[in-house]
Amino acid sequence: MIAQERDAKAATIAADFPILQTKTRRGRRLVYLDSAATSQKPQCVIDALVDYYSNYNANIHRSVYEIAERATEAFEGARARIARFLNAAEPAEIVFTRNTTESINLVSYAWGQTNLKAGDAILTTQLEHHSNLVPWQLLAEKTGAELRFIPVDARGLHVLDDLDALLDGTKLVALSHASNTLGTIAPLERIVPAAHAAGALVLVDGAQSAPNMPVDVRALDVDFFAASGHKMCGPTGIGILYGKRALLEAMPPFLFGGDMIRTVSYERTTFNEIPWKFEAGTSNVADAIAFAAAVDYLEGICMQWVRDHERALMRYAFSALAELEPLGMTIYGPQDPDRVVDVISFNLGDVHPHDVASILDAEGVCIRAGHHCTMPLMEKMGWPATARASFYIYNTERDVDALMAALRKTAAIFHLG
Ligand code: 7TS
Repeated sequence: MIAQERDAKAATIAADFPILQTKTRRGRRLVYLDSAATSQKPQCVIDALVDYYSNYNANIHRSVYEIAERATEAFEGARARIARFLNAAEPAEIVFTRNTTESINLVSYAWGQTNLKAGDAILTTQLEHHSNLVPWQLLAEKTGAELRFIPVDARGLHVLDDLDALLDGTKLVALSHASNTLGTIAPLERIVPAAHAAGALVLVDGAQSAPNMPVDVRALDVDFFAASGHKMCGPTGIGILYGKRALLEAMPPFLFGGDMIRTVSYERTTFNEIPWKFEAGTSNVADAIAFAAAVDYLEGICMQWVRDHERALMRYAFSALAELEPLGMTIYGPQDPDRVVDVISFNLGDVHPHDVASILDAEGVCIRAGHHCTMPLMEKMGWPATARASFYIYNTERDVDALMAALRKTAAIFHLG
């Protein structure tokens, strides 16, 4: 697809998102460049929520009346659609959680506390989001296991020279598929086979990959995969954990109570099958159904198109931002559209990124500034904070141009260059 056609398609996609038709309080067009934090929601996802609450709201897995059966069917149907989206072998391998963070914690408690002991190692990387670091730190403390790190170089690329040594004694490799700070895509094709050969399982934090590229959990051969609905056009409060059947079956439950049981007497309880064993209490029915609507919407667009569009937009943005180098623009990360997802971290001269973000906000341009929940990475790199723009299916070259104009204004205000 030629660049103009692709950009025109993104503009058509933007028309599906009500919020992108709104104006800021200052009357500016909303230029939303913070989709790595959370994506916007298309009308069909909002409609799925309203339809559920308006027409068939009922608790699931328990009642025979019509709307309860409809709700149960829609909820389990949502699971099946998300399983297909990730190419899981079966819907039972998809556990609904609140978000990526909860999915990782589930594995850390249910798998980690039963399978790890002193002398074992957990291997992660230096560019993880806190959600894929803190649970492993605590697990290591509790079990006596050692926490190791795959290093990243100054550009934020994984350094695999010592991979074999790092994998020696490792029982679990937990890493992000794509970094939320630098966009770096992990070389899973090298890491996963090496981990398996060393007898380790692999958990992939897919918070930034599932929204932005085709993901096939079976082709990747990962053991666990975590993602959040809200970053991929779905609602907040719903996420998934994919796990291979045998692993999920062998894991004890994480939370206990209703729905996750098979039989309960005063003395003892037997647990339900997967995936319900891990879904204690009333599920987030509405958001699961709307998450599936989001997945249908993305499939309608085609995930390869999403990846191609973002790659092209990143190429455009990298070269546009490079024009600001005389004004003190520093871009962090690999700066290679083939090796990153939709995220660009940068700083403009010595202007604090929060000031950059505030001036951009006045222009209607939404970006994030700060440490992006990757404090150890920022400290290692020696960056106190960065500004971060992230792109999605509804962003166009016009949005990059708006970012550029707002950055030039910022540079003028601070007399840069
Ligand atoms: N892992 C990665 C790689 C992430 O980018 C995020 C959220 C999470 C885990 C946690 O996801 P949650 O849905 O459980 O909160 N990242 C960001 C971000 O970059 N800005 O805001 C949230």
